[in-house]
Amino acid sequence: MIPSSTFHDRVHGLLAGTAVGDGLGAPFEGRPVVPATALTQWSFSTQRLDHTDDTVMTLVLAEHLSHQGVINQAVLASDFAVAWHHEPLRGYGAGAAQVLASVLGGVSWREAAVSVFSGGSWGNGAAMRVAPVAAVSRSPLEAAHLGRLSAEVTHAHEHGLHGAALQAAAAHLALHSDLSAPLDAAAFLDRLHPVVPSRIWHEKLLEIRALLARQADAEEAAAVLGNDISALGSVPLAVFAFLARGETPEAAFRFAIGGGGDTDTIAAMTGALVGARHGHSELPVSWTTRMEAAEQIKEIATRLVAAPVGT
Ligand code: F2R
Ligand code: MG
Ligand code: MG
Repeated sequence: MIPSSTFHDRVHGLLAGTAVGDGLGAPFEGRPVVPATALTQWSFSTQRLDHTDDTVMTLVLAEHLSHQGVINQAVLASDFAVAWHHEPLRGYGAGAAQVLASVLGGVSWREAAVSVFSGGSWGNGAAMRVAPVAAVSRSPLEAAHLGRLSAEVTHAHEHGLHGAALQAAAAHLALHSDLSAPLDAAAFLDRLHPVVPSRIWHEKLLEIRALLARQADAEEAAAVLGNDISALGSVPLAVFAFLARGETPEAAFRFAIGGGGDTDTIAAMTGALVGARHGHSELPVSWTTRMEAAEQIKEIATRLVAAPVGT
C-alpha cells in the first residue's frame, strides 16, 4: 500500500509528466528527426512550456474523474467539446475537432465518433489523454476498461481503443510500481498482454521485448515501433521509452522526443508513466516550473486523489 502523501505526489507527477512531455515535445512535432543539440538547447531554455491538446484533454478527463471516480460518457464527450470550443487552436487532430464540433452541435457522441473516417478514428488522441484513469482504478484491467470507455466518445476504431487501453494499464502499473526495486520490464509487459486482445498489438509487445534486449536507441525503436499520429504507431514507442529509460526521468523525456515524429504526444505518454512512477517531486524542477498550467495541475491532482476509487 502506497502512503497517501506519496500517492498524491505520484498522481501529481502523472499529470505534470504529461504536460512536461507535451510542452517539451511540441516544437518538434512532425519532424522525422530531432537533432540532440536542438533538444538540449530547448530543454535548457527558460521559455514557458506551452501545452497542446494532449494536456488540455488529459486535464479535462482528470477533472471529470475527480467528481465521482467514474466515467459518464455523455458528460465526458460534452466536457471535451466545451474545452475544444474554448481553445480550438491547441493543435487538435482534424477528426477529433470534427467529432467535438458535432457533439457541441447536439449530435450524440455515439453517432459523432463513427462519422469520422472509416469506422472511426485510429489516432492516438484517446491514448494521449487517458492516464488519469490510473488514479481511480484498482487493477490494470480496470484501468484498461475505463480507458476504453473514455476513448469511445471520440475514437471508435479498434486501434484507437486498444491504444487507450494499453496506455491506461501502463499508467496504472507505473503508478503502483514498487520504487524500492528496479522496474521489471518483462513483468510489466506480461501484465499489459491481456489488456489488448489483438494479434497486431501483441506483436508490438514482442517487438518492445526484442528492442529492450538489444538496448536499441530512440532512432531504431522509432523505426521498428513507429512514431506517428496513430495509436498503433505511437503508444508502443512511449511504453518502450519508459521501460528503456524510465529510471532516469530526464533521459526518458529526451528518449521519447529523440525518436521524432509525434513528439509532443509520445513524450506526453512517456511523461505520464515516468511521473506516475517517480512522482512530481522527482521530475526536473527546471521543467516543472516552466509548465504553463502548473497551478491548475496541482489543484486537479489534489481533487483527483480525493475521488472515490472503483465505484
Ligand atoms: N494534430 C496534431 N498535430 C498536427 C499539427 C499540429 C500543429 N502543430 C498545430 O499547432 O496546428 N496533433 C494532435 O493530434 C494527435 C491526436 O490526434 P487525434 O485526437 O487522434 O485526432 P484524429 O483526427 O482523430 O486522428 C489523427 C489523424 O489520424 C488520421 N486518421 C485517424 N483515423 C483514421 C482513419 N480511420 N482513416 C484514415 N485516417 C485516419 C487522420 O489524418 C487524423 O486527422 C496528436 O498528435 C495531438 O498532438
Ligand atoms: Mg498535441
Ligand atoms: Mg501530437
